[in-house]
Amino acid sequence: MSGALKGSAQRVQAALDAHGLAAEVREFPASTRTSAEAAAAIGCTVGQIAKSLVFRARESDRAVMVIASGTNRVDEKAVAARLGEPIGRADADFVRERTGYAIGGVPPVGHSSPLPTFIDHDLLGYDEIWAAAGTPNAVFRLRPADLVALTGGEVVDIRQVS
Ligand code: 5CA
Repeated sequence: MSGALKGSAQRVQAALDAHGLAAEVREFPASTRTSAEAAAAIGCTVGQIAKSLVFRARESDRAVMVIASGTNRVDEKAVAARLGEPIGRADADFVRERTGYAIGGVPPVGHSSPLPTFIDHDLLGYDEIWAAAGTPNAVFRLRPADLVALTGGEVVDIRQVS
């Protein structure tokens, strides 16, 4: 058994439990702050990392969650089209204020208030994926279908083709 989770990681575990998902938040001694670091610590591919990116809707000022495969760049125009208004990148303060977590540990669930969520279609191609769990050392494993159920997110093709 691992020791007690840090506060932010505990909140994520509580959110998973509340959703009835049998997922366990795991803390690693090494950093999981970036997708590449998380993949290295876990021993999975970068594509299996579900990165939780926060955008800011330019008209409504809503926070928008985009959960993307670690290897993909997000096509902001595709997300904006689905949302119905333009979006821009959020800064660190906005991310913390709207999600309750600092960049590097922002989870896909357990936010201060529910966020409109879009899920990268490419994540559905994996058996198992890993997402951040509140801190730059904490992650949890889940199946893509569970990510969809957990977040109520809309699955979209959001990979930017460059
Ligand atoms: N724990 C890892 C793996 S799950 C993680 O959270 N990765 S992440 O990719 O979802 O989160 C880092 C993301 O935060 C980066 O991809 C980037 O989009 C965003 N980010 C990093 N620094 C900043 C910054 N200064 N301002 C706004 N966004 C940032």
